[in-house]
Amino acid sequence: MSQITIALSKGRIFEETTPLLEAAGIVPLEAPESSRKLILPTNRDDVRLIIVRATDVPTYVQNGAADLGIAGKDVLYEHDGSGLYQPLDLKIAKCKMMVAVREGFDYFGSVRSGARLKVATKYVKTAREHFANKGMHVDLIKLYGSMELAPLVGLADAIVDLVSTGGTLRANHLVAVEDVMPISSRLVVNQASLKLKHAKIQPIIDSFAAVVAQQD
Ligand code: PRT
Ligand code: MG
Repeated sequence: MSQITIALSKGRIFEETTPLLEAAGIVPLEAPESSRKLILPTNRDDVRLIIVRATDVPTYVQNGAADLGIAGKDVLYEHDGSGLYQPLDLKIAKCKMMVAVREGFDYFGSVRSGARLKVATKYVKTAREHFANKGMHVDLIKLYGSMELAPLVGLADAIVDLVSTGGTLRANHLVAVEDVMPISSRLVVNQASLKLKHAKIQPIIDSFAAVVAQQD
């Protein structure tokens, strides 16, 4: 019997994936938030979930350690996507990637004057393309988290980060000045798995697609 392994990250993606899994007849036997297990069994003997960092999901799927995974467009855009089939926008964990600056910082004035801005971000590739498309020269500073701090302590003039409610920006006296791209999470599938385990994987994709279609 072929096993199907699905890679998910804890937190918002896991929570928003639960109804999709249920529609496919897959119910985790433990919750990742309360369990320390990294491999979670489900009600189906042939389906297991693995809990990985959001940024690691494409790596597990690309290498076939997981057959399926769910990852944000932010993560997928930064990752080299070869060998990954992306059949479905699940429209979950939605947010926007944006440029933000300290309140009172004249971003557009700086852009007009051709000033070379320092931009802190976890999303170096996406940010590089965004500013290059605008013809702007920026110095990118790679961070791994808490980008919001960088403009407050003089590490950067601007950040490129995800915004959902805007609460984090407000709490830190930052303002969004530009959209980079809308973000939602995608289903990713290992291409070899899709061929070899088609009979098991296709119904899961179809069930997810049916849930997404209902939302439109
Ligand atoms: O947290 P960890 O370091 O383990 O990894 P992660 O941050 O990559 O994972 P996780 O679980 O936090 O996010 C997983 C995915 O959710 C991301 O890859 C995005 O596709 C999606 N997502 C949707 C978000 C947000 N909304 C979001 N608001 N990911 C992060 N945020 C952060 C944002 O970076 C900022 O710090 O939340 C803060 C802003 O939120 P608001 O509501 O205050 O605007
Ligand atoms: Mg996070």
